[in-house]
Amino acid sequence: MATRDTNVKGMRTQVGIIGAGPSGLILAHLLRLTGIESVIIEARSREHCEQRARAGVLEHDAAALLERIGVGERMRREGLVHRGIFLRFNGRDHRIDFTDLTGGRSITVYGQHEVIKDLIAAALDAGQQLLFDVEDVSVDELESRRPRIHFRRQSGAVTLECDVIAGCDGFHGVCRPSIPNGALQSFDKTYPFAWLGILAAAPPASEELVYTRHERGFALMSMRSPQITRLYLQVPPSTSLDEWPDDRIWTELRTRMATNEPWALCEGTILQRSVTPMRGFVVDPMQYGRLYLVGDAAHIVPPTGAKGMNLAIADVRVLAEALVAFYRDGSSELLGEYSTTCLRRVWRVQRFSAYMTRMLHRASDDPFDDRVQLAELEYVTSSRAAAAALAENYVGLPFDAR
Ligand code: RFL
Ligand code: PHB
Repeated sequence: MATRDTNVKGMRTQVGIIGAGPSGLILAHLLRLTGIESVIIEARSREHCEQRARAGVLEHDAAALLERIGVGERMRREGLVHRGIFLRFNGRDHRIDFTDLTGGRSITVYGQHEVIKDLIAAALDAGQQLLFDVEDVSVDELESRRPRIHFRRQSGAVTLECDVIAGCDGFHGVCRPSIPNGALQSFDKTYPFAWLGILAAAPPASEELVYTRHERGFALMSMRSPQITRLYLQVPPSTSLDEWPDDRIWTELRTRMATNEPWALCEGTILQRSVTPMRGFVVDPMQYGRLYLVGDAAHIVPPTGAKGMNLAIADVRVLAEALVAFYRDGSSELLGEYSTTCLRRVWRVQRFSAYMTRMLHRASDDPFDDRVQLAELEYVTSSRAAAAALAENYVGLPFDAR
């Protein structure tokens, strides 16, 4: 039975989950399906979590997982199944045909905030303990068999005693910094640019995503629906949104995405805008005592490979399976392997994200680098083997890849 929040200061659960992003919500869902009890605490409001514009691409197996666990119904109705992407350079489009190159696999374009809405609705329907707007979150006793989460709600301070804590609190959360210095090794790569992203009330000008390499920098056209386009521009890391009035954004997008063929970007009202720095980051191990770091809390990738949410889902699958073995068989073996299993995929995905980033962004003024970049693009769009390698990674490496 779920622990009821009865305004008492002490609470108890099996798995304490910090963060209601994709990691925390999917973990709670998988655990619930196998009868393992959890409590999710989230620093922001439900509305905030449901509005945050972030990822848009689900790998083949990630979309299939959401369907299998009963939260894929709206995604199947409203999400857009894509069987390829375009790479645009020198004013020409080159299609990478995923379905042909990967034996029938595809991706689903469906906003992360829509995934979140579906997961929150399913959680509340099932009576999941999901506490929004909590404050002053901290963790302790991580090395003991009863790690604890402390937080404050309007009704007062709470201590939640758990068997295990899942740190699903994103890159800026409290879990990773609560691990003693020296226990984790971190790997950090700062890319010398950021993405300015907009959401616009305009129909997408292509049916599939267009990744563009241009002398002035990278540009990407993605979408959320047949009426809403999602667009990104490579900008310097220190960019402020004030420097980018609407006109400048559209002019720059038109310039970078111009083609020799008839093609015109559809423009419309800008509904949301943001600047995101580009970074690669990994901690090893992704665990300390009974605290397990999941998703962005343990690693982030530059968004060029569309991998962040997918990697979070991959971690969750590994942790859920390990927790099932822990509760059902009393075995800690899979929990002990959690970090090693996840990190194998994490580094492959860092590699792919770095490759896509390097191939498409303008990183220097060196004409030698320019020519190498164009050669890379020409190679990947003319060699079936190279295109298949891109496609295989983009649609998602198999979950059980060892
Ligand atoms: P999240 O989504 O950041 O969720 C963490 C949650 O924890 C809460 N939190 C706390 N709660 C309680 N106490 C605290 N002290 C807390 N501190 C934080 C936060 O409020 C939040 O609700 O991490 P999670 O679940 O690991 O999920 C990771 C993904 O969100 C992320 O990797 C993706 O959005 C990355 N990403 C993309 N991923 C893809 O797979 N495909 C894409 O196409 C894609 N495009 C993108 C992206 C990320 C982007 N930005 C904005 C970083 C495009 C962009 C522009
Ligand atoms: C998005 O739709 O937001 C998106 C798509 C592909 C990426 C990154 C973001 O590589």
